[in-house]
Formats: sequence, structure tokens, C-alpha cells
Amino acid sequence: MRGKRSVLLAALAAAVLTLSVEPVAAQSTTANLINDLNAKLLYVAVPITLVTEVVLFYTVWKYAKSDAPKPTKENRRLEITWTVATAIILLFVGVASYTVLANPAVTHTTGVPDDAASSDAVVVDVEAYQWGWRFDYPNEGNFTTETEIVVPEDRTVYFNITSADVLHSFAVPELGLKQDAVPERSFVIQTTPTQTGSYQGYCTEFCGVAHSQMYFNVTVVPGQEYQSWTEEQRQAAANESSGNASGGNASASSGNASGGNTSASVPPAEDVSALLASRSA
Ligand SMILES: [Cu+2]
Repeated sequence: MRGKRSVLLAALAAAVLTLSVEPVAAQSTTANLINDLNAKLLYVAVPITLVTEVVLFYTVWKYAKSDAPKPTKENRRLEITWTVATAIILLFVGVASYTVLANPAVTHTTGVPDDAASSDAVVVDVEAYQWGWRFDYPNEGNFTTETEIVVPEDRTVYFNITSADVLHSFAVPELGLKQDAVPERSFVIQTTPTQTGSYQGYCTEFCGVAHSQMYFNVTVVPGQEYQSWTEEQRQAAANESSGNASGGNASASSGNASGGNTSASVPPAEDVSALLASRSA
């Protein structure tokens, strides 16, 4: 009787403990789905772990000095109960995981949907190379960024990811994003950022000597700010291609305004390439 009560108490304590670990507000729909699934699985796993451990330690403590141990008798009702309970738990884990894994904000596809341009969605073409990134905005005009992605809050964003040379991986943990960049193939992931801010991104597939320099920044801004940023980038690109002196100034100031400073601490990948070339020569 006392054993039963302590098991119940432990289960209750476990339930309280797991309920107190609410996940923090997510920064994107993708991170939200993943954090929620993680919490759900934790609600199941923590009580099971605690109940198992309590029963184990209680049994060891109670029967350790038993002089004439008796073998356990068959208990059909108990066996059916734990078989059914396990099946229910596995079914819950399977359904909960599948609904998240199959969600468009978590899984990848092989192409940007045709209506992306006409809808409110933003498309960013991501190309990884040894060792850096090129980010193109095909629907926003002719400009490319190298260390910074700017996206609007509360709008669907498609990242169309590929690689120019070897395997890389595009990862922004705080937004719940991770996708391999594979040469000659494109994988599309999508998310909707829900909180403005600056999020660190990097390559998570070891791709050579300057792999650790493949940093970039994802900045989520309100819609209006996004419009003026794309306008600035278009202007800067146009000025640069026409090659006049004022163009240089414009692109320099836009670089500072859009957070170029944060990535300035990371030496550019070209420096490393040059260094390697000079060494091998
Ligand atoms: Cu890489």
C-alpha cells in the first residue's frame, strides 16, 4: 500500500514538473511546431522515466535481503494493461511526430510553389559555396546579399537552397530552420517568422578549411521596413552596375543600416581562399 502511494506521488510530482517547463514563445511557425512537439514528448517521457525508476529502486530496496525469494506469478490483467498502455503511448508519439514532420513548415519540397510570386510570400534563393553564401531575391529585383538575409514578419518565406560546389547545410536554429545544400539540386523550406529580431545562421555541414566562417544573419523586420530595405538594395545594385561615385556611398550606408556590422567581425571567406592559394603556390 505504501509502495503504491509513493508511486502515485512520484507520478504526480513528475506531472507538475513537466507542466512547469513551458516552452518560450517561438520566433517562427517552424520553431513553434518543433518546440511544441518536444514539450509533448517530454510530458510523456518524464513521468514514465520517474515511475520506472521509483518502482525499480523500491523493489531493489524492499527485496534485497529476502532470504527465500519467490518467483513472480503470472498476472494476465497486468500484462494486458502494460501492453495496451505502451501501444497507446507509441500511437500518441507516432501521430504527434508525423503531424509535425509532414507540416509544410517543417518538411522540405523540391520547388517553390507557382503562386509564391503572386501571393504575399517572399522567396530567397540561397546558394552556398566554399566558403560563403549568396542570397538572391528573385521576386524583389536584381540584387544579391552575402552575409545578411532580411525577411518580413508574419509573411511566408521560401528558402530555395542549393550549393555551388560541395555539401553545405543552411541552419538558423532559433527559427527552427535546417536544410542540406546539395550541388545540382534544390530543396525548398518554408517558414513564417513571428518575431522581429536578428538570428544567427551558419553552415552545419563540414565543408572544408573555412567552414567555420560560413556565418550569416537573418533579420526579421516589420513589413514596411522590409519594403524600404529591398528598395535600398535595388538602388544600391543599380548604382553599382552604372558605376557612378554616389553609388558606392549608397551601398556602404545601406550595409551599415542593415546590420553589416555584426558580420564584419567574421573575416571574409575570400581572405582564407587567398591565403590557401598563396600557401600552395
Ligand atoms: Cu559549408
